[in-house]
Amino acid sequence: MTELPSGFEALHNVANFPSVKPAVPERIVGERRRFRTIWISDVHLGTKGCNHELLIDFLDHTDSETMYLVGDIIDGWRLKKKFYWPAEHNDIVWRILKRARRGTRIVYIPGNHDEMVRPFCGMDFGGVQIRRAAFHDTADGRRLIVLHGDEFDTVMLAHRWLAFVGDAAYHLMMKLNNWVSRVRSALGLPYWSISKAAKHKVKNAVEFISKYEEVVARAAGERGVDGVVCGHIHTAEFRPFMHEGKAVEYWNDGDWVEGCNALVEHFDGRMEILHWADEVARRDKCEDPAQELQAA
Ligand SMILES: [Mn+2]
Repeated sequence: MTELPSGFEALHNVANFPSVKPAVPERIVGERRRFRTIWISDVHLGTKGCNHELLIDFLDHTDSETMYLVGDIIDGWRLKKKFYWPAEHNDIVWRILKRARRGTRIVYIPGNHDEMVRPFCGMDFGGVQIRRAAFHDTADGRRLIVLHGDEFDTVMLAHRWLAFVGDAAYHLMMKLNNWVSRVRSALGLPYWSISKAAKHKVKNAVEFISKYEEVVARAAGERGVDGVVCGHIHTAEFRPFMHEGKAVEYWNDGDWVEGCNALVEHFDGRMEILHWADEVARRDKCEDPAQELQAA
């Protein structure tokens, strides 16, 4: 008998999630918006950064034939350091498994933060297919490769800390900024802001993202597909590229830490990046006619 990867039992148990009620009851306003496909990634369950309110709202108001979980769904790195798992994070897992039971095809492509799931690639748990990467054929016949995206990111391998810039390092920098300016003013020194250094970093980050998009699109072009869907860098984006005279689409489905984005495919094959905070604001406005009267 072949040895099962460690953690198999745990995943198997999760897949057989008891039919308990979620802590946050399902709330649906109007009908669920139906899409052919939904892609989400970089949820970072197990961290305070995860915006579980918006993600639960998203899951309660949408449905699709296929749903891709494009990596960094669970943040194993952070969980190893400090266990943080509020009831809402369970509720997200519960909702995803419930979707699978309702008949949604769910493909989970582990990323670098949930690399502990990678040994299970090729297996299915509770209707969730775990894969290293996947091909997706759109309704209008484009073939897209779906992958998390850390595999192209050689810079990331050398500087893993860059992945944390989004939360921990940023807060640290802000704290440091306060402290530095207080000390400087106590010493009678003129104000000096850390933001100058930060601006330099931002410029580097913009260049980094742009370069990353090029590298991923080129790799997709070399694979001969019409496009790529990835996550990883927490920046939702569509960019059309050309590779040896052939169009290659770059799609990034963003994250649920800051952007709270999902990438969707409509039934005609048209794709769209959703910013869920905007969608909620629009919905709330429609729900409250008094607000519309005030605006008029
Ligand atoms: Mn990642």
